[in-house]
Amino acid sequence: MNLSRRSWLVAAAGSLFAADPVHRDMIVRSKRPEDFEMPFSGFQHYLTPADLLFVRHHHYAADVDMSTWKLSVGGLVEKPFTLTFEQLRRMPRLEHIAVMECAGNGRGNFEPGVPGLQWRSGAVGNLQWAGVRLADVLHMAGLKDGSKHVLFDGADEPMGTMPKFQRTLPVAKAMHPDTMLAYEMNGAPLPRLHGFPLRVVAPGWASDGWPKWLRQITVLDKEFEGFFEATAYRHPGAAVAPGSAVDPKLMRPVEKLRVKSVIGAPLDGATVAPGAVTITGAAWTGEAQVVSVAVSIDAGRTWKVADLGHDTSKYGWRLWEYHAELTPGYYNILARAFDSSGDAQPLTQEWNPSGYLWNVTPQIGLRVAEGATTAPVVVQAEAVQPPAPVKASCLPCHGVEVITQQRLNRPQWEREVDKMVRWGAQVPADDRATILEFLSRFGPRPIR
Ligand SMILES: Nc1nc2c(c(=O)[nH]1)N[C@H]1C(S)=C(S)[C@@H](COP(=O)(O)O)O[C@H]1N2
Ligand SMILES: [Mo]
Repeated sequence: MNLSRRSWLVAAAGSLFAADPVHRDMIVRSKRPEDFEMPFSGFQHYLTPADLLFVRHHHYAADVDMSTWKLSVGGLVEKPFTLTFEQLRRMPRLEHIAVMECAGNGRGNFEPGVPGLQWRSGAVGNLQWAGVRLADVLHMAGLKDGSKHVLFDGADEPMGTMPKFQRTLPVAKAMHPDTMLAYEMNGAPLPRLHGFPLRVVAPGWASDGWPKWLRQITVLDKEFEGFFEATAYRHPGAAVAPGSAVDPKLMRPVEKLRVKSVIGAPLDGATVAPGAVTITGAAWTGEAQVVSVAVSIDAGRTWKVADLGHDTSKYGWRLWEYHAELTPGYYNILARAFDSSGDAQPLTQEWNPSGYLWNVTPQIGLRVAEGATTAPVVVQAEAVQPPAPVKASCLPCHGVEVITQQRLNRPQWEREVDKMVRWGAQVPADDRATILEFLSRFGPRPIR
């Protein structure tokens, strides 16, 4: 489907005046900046509706003015140039269904807790993307010998003295024929919260490498040294002892997604009536294909294969379902995905310092009893009244929920305060103790 020029202009104007629709069931991890998580009900949709798609940005969302927007391409290229939006739209069009998952999806489950947004399962979606092949744009510029990484800059401005969110892809992934610059999502212009007018889509890779509000591409002859590349989004790549400090030299960039299934329904802790019960979910992986999902209703003693939904896309997720006849009792239910590279979803989650790539086999507890079907109780976040120094030092940049969802011990909180000071927070020496006392209320505990 091709959108007319008129609908593009309407969308462009709309993005300046109206907020994107956000479903009322979205889990608000942070109001300011906006970080929203898809609820479990989102795993019922093959294509994730835009209003149920998770939102994650490090700074405030950018409002891009289309009257001046251009894409600049430069760095280690034969011929630097700029493209207008119309020129981009006249280039050959590429479409892909692809899963977009935040590297930190599932962070809230790690023990011990690690700093960052405490996502459970919903920092993921499956979308239909349309745009141009990134390789076509890079070919127009002509990569020079020695090109190694391709740097993407968006229009979002950092808060305080935070480093800018800038990310690269290695040349091989940037030149991969499936890597794209997308201007449409699910057949409509990219919503503002998801990067209007243009974002990177690197299918199979975690979405920290999918910059939004794109306006500049720079080809580099070496690794980029910015914070979000050289420090953040790194993983030990092997098992490490939970809670240990890992030598930064051993940390490698997060790239491919790992094979993973999520049980979307029933919810953990639900009660259902005896008889036919359908267990459903979604499964995906990085650059391979999901080949099967196995379900156990007896805590992993025996396994049966689930039905995988029909899907021909290379990078989309597979919806799956499993039908069981359940008599009254309590069931520990697991769902485990396998992919064509021979990778299996692990039964134990290996810990890492930033809480990336959570993909352990999911488990729910289900009660089967005569009578009414009940959903588990959803615990509301407690209302907190932060003391004045927290309001003055922390809340100018972000909302209080960024604090209250954390599960950090005192030394971890000390390090977070030091980081925030480096990023421009004004913390008077006299207030530090009061601030830390408040922060320490949000200590180690299981997430709800
Ligand atoms: N410009 C810009 N692009 C960005 C980010 C950002 O903060 N700024 N966040 C990244 C991260 S960490 C993720 S998980 C995805 C989230 O995309 P979404 O908000 O469309 O779900 O965008 C990526 N692209
Ligand atoms: Mo992310």
